Parts: sequence; C-alpha cells; structure tokens
Amino acid sequence: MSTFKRPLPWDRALAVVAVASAGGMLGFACGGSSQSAPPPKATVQREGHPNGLAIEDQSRCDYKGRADREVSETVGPGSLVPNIRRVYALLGEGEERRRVLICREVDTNLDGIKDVVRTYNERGEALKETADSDFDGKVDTWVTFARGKIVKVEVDHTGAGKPDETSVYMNGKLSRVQRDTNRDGKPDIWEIYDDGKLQRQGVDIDHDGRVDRWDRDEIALREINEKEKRDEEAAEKKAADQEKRQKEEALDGGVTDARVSARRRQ
Ligand SMILES: [Ca+2]
Ligand SMILES: [Ca+2]
Ligand SMILES: [Ca+2]
Repeated sequence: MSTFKRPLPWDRALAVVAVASAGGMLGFACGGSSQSAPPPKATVQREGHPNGLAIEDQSRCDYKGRADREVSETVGPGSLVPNIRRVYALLGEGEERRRVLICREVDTNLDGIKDVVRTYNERGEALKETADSDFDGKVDTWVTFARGKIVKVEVDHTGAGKPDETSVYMNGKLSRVQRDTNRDGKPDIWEIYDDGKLQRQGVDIDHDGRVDRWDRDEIALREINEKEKRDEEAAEKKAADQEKRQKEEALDGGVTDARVSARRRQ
C-alpha cells in the first residue's frame, strides 16, 4: 500500500507511460469493465510533480489545505498508479487521537480523473455518493444513505445536470421509482415495488402531473411469464431430482442390506 508519505516514485510513473505507449498496455479492463482505458492522461500530468499525484484529478473530497485531514493514496486492481484516495479526519487529542475515514474517491476508468466519491460520518456509515458514470466530467448519479443503508438513488440520463430518475429504497429494497421521460422537470412514470418486486406502474400521458393509466395488465402479463418460467424450472428440477433419486436407490440397495444385517447383529 503506497501512502501520501510514500508515493509511487514518479520515474516509475514515467516508465508506465513509456511501456503503455510502446505496447498499448493501458488497454486493460478495469474492475471487470469491458471499457478500455483512454490515453494515460493522468500519468502525463504527473510529469514534474515529485509527489507522484496527479496535479488535478478533480477531487471532491475536502482535504486540501486542512491540517485536520490525512490522505492515503492506493493502487486499486488493474491500475498501475494510485487511483483510490482515502481522506481521514483526525479527531480527539493526545492518546484519544484517532483517524476516521470520511471520504473515499476512485478513478474507476483509470483516466486520471476521480469519478466516484463517497462520504462517511464519524461512525463509518456511508452518507452520500456521487458518480460520473459515463466519464464525461459531469456528475450523473447521486446516492443517499441513511444509517449506512441506501435510501435514494438519483440519476441524470440526459446530461441535464439534474436527475430525471429517482429510486427510493426501504430497508435496502427498491420501493418506488419515478421518471421524467419528456424532460419537463416533472415525473411522468411512477413505479411501486413491494419487497423489491414491481407491483404497478402509473403513467402521466398528458403531462399534467397526474397518473392517467396504471399499467396493471402489463405487470400481470410479466408475472404470468415469470410464473411460467418458474414452473418450467421447477419441472426440470423435479425431473433431475427423480433421476438422481433413482440412481441413488440403485446404489442404496447394498447399503440397506448392510444396515439390516447390522441391526440383526445387535
Ligand atoms: Ca475516471
Ligand atoms: Ca457524467
Ligand atoms: Ca415529465
């Protein structure tokens, strides 16, 4: 683990750039993503910067110029340079002094720009997460937590800079979704979930803010299809179980005899 105090030597960072340019080595996948990494912009930015950190990685953790913060930079899976930053608050005095993680940000696509940032309270529970999931430099996903559990996810699908879809969670399970499909800033599709399963969907067709149609039929159809699929799977499993049992019974013949003779011996 490399830290702020023991950074990646910047000459190694340069070597990384050289290797990458020569062999196209930076085209590795990141965290299972099939997206190939863009040119090594961040490593180029490191040039002339002795502490090994990118000059500007668009950090959204609050630590710069603060004496009550400690920063750790680590190298995540698939990365050759530090792409995960943890910011700790230094709390208490003397022997009571401790450090608490309050912010963590990651460059997930390894382009040198941090694209996911999560904040925590002093008890270590997640508070908020924001993400630029399409890496266009603009935040498009906002996640809110309560007592460390996810309660709301807001997504901007259109690049408007504000969410057009809001998902609400209860006890960690999806409960409601509302979407603004015509981009007028007002929701026109509502989905109600029970135990994480879609129950009904309401549509505001004339965009007056009120539901005109509850699509129960569509949901009923989906449920029928799901049930058919489940029944099919159950039948397949039953057939497989029966086959297995028959095989076991054939093998079991000898075992049963052995048990009987054991009992007779008692
Ligand atoms: Ca990034
Ligand atoms: Ca974005
Ligand atoms: Ca709308």
